[in-house]
Amino acid sequence: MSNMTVSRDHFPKDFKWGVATSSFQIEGAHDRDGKGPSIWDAFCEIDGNIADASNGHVACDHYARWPEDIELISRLGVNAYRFSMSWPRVQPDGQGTWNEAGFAFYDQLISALAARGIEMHLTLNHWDLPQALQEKGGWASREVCAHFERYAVEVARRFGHRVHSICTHNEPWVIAILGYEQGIFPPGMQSRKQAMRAVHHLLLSHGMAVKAMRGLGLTTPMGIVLNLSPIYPASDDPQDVAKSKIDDGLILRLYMDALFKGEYPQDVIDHLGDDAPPVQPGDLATIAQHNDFLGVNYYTRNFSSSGNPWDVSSTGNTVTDMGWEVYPQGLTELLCRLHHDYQPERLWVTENGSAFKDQVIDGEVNDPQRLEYLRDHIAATHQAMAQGVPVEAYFAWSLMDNFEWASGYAKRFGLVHVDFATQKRTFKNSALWYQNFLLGN
Ligand code: IFM
Repeated sequence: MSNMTVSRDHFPKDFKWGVATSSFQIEGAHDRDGKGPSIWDAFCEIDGNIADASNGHVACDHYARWPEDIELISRLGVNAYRFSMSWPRVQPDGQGTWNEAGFAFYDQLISALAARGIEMHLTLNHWDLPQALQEKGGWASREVCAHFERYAVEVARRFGHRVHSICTHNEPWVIAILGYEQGIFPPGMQSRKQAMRAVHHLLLSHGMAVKAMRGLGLTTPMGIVLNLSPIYPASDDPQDVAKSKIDDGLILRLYMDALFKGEYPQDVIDHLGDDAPPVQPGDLATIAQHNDFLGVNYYTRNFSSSGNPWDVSSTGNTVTDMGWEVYPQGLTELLCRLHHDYQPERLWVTENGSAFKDQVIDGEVNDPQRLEYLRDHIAATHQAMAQGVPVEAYFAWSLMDNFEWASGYAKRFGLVHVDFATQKRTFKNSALWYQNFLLGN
């Protein structure tokens, strides 16, 4: 898809152009001003969990450097910023006492963004659950839903009228599956049953939180962000075809059907057998609250194979430093399918980006592959809109290089390069391209 022409003029004037970050990945200040530990603080302490044995103690030092980072956002020329609140920063134990110093941090950030006229899209849970709640079972425990609801209401009461949207959870699939089934993210568990409990409680707490926040009389758009991608069978073999159908069910339909149709897909429930989510009467109606928007995080497509794992190099397309194939058409296809099958009121691309090995040479970061990725995915978003899909936003992941979870600091997704030894920020050429694009060039 290279050499695709795309310009800002092709999009509506009020289209949201943004960059995204999350609290744990950039803030640092892991124990400052009364913040409690999150599950990621605890997970990083265990040898072997993080590729470069790093942690989030300093990260991008955004807790101290936020004025400089807002300058970067403003210089880019975006009109929207997506960020998350660290629950243990504002409520160290995930229940009980609120930490006013933590709220003060977000209060000043929100005021500064508002002063610059930048829309704020706030996520309540981008994975950094208070560790104290993990000790009660984390998302596998139904009890955590009520704590999340109270946290959501408190944040909405304080900031709901000042931000432009509230998202409950970022990527419940990742939290539940990588954390409770594959064990490569906290809490490091390997149980499908616990993972499906986590899925259900994440979705249930989403519904409870949206309902309760709306009860405050807020009209701020509310929704959820899912990581989604098209899944194809690796071959025509009926076993691969059957596997791709169930994989699609486990990754996309389980969440979308519950949220937008108020039911779990029967084929997936049958497949899960005794591990199926623990639904109680009324849960699915609670989950299926109206969402003002659906946030879609798209990075690549997937293939299902019943035999040998699919080989990513077989397509001949560029593969990123994460080992993910670059496939912009997948974004168009995904957005069209979501619109066709579920009709969310609004669709926002809430994350999209790529990691490559970047270097600063003579003050410049030349990252042509990221630049092409960005340009071609913006064009792919436009193609979906041309087919009638109501897409209203595109957020690049990420504003700057940051803590890429179990991969540590080695994987760089930023438009802005961060030298983690000095905290120096440098615009990469992809950032300069985005800036120019936003200027209408
Ligand atoms: O860095 C993550 C982000 O936190 C959630 N979505 C995917 C990104 C890249 O892996």
